[in-house]
Amino acid sequence: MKTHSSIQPFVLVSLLSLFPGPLPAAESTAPIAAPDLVFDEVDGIVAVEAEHFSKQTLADKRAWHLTTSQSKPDLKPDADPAHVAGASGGAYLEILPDTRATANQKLIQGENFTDTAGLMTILHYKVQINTPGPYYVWGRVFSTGPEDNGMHIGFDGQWPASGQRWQTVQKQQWGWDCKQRTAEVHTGVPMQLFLDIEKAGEHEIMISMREDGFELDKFVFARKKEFQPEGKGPAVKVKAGTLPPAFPKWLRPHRHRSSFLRTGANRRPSRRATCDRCPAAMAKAAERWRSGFS
Ligand SMILES: [Ca+2]
Ligand SMILES: [Ca+2]
Ligand SMILES: [Ca+2]
Repeated sequence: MKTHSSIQPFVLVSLLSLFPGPLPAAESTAPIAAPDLVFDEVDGIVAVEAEHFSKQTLADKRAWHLTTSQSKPDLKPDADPAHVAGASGGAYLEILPDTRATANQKLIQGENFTDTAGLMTILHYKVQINTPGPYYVWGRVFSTGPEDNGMHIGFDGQWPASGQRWQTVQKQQWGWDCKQRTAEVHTGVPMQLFLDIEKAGEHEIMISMREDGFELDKFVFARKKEFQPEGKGPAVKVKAGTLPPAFPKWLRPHRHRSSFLRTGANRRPSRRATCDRCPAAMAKAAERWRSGFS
């Protein structure tokens, strides 16, 4: 006897709402890393999540605010939405408020812009350097316009010329760069942004504001000029203290669809389309199949 497969697709559609919720400004500027956290240089590489700063100073007019898969700063103006999708460690920092998102908005020195390194909102990190010498500074940033794409980098209370005006011209995505903006080259000179750390031992890395609205996910110090980070960059290495746990991966709100087919006389289901993002919804779909079709 010829058996005929009857197909009755069972479709579950659920919308997952995981937009980050608002976080008061006082909480979004506080460090999540303990003061004793020291990052380690291994094989000429130091990798640090921006959100793992141990303290923040000169943050009265502008401050670095934390956005995570679970929360975002409750601060305006901020012209663009959160960009936590794709951020390393499920979190990044942004300098807010952003009163100059486009060139049409007024540039106010010492408020929404400063060309002076170390003048406004500074992040501090401790790092152990084992291999002294020049370190190229790579930043993983998300820029949406020409007024949110620069920062300054220094160490041990110094802001050397080679660490000023870090700049990227990549737009609308998380990306790595190591460029210095100069009077001649506004788009930035590749591999001209470095810090010369002459002594081994513990040092303090500092990152200060150049433009508000700047978004920093992670940074890497690389001893070799040939090194180029890819994806979310090299793994973070810790010399002392405890690394805060990563935030849960942000799941883009999506339509979740699973199809169950009943095939043959025994009507056993087979799962044809699944969503690997949402095991809870899959379990619910299976439960509904059992109660409704078995
Ligand atoms: Ca923004
Ligand atoms: Ca800006
Ligand atoms: Ca990060």
